[in-house]
Amino acid sequence: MSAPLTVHQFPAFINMQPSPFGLKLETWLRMNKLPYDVEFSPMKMGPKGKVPFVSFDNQVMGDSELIIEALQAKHGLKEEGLNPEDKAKGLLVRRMVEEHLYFILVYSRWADPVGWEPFKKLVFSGVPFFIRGFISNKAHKAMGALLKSQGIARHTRDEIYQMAEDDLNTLSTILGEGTYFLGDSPTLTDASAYGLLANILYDPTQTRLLEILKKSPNLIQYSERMKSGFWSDASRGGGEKTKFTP
Ligand SMILES: N[C@@H](CCC(=O)N[C@@H](CS)C(=O)NCC(=O)O)C(=O)O
Repeated sequence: MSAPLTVHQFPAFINMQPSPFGLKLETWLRMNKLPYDVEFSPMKMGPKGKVPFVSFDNQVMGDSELIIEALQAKHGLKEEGLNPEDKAKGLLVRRMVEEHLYFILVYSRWADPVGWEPFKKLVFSGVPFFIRGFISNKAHKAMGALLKSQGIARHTRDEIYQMAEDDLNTLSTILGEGTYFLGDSPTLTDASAYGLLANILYDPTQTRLLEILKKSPNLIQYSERMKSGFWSDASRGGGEKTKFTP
């Protein structure tokens, strides 16, 4: 029987969900024991032209944060225990991870020549050989243009990875000795942080960002804790399965 919620995702071509937003959403669903099916939809982009998107209750909805808000309302799962400072801290962490560090991850895969070579081999391995070069060059150019217009690719490689180091140091300081970002229980903010950190730690093509992440042992331990809590069935960071039943 299919679950009442279908999550549309990029295929797990790095043996895990390569979209931090997609992994965030699935991690949050597992955290809240909500069953779901996954459809890998590389071409079928959702109502916002992005993945992940979901279908449930005869509606199709995009954006991980808005989807989670809708599901929280539907299932009465609001994170009530958090005080206003916790909520503010959580939002700041999510915004930094999703609106800044995320673009450095994209840069590391699609624009940094060191990351692009191994990444393209995995991403385009399923494309027929005779058009593989054409398709991968086209995607490479489009992602380069996106990163230029977003702004991150206007900096030098060293500047970009220094920014990543600053972001990861900030996350490490905020987490400190804590079990989760906002205390003893996992929250939406942890789903967001894990979505990104796991895509550095468990992506087999990562090099420079991984070296930087390893300078923060508490973030590594935290990622491993999140993985064993919510993704003990995963070969890497999670998201290669098409069904979750709590
Ligand atoms: N704010 C959105 C961001 C989603 C997003 O940027 N997804 C990327 C994949 S990681 C995407 O679909 N990119 C394709 C594109 O921009 O054309 C969310 O939280 O879901």
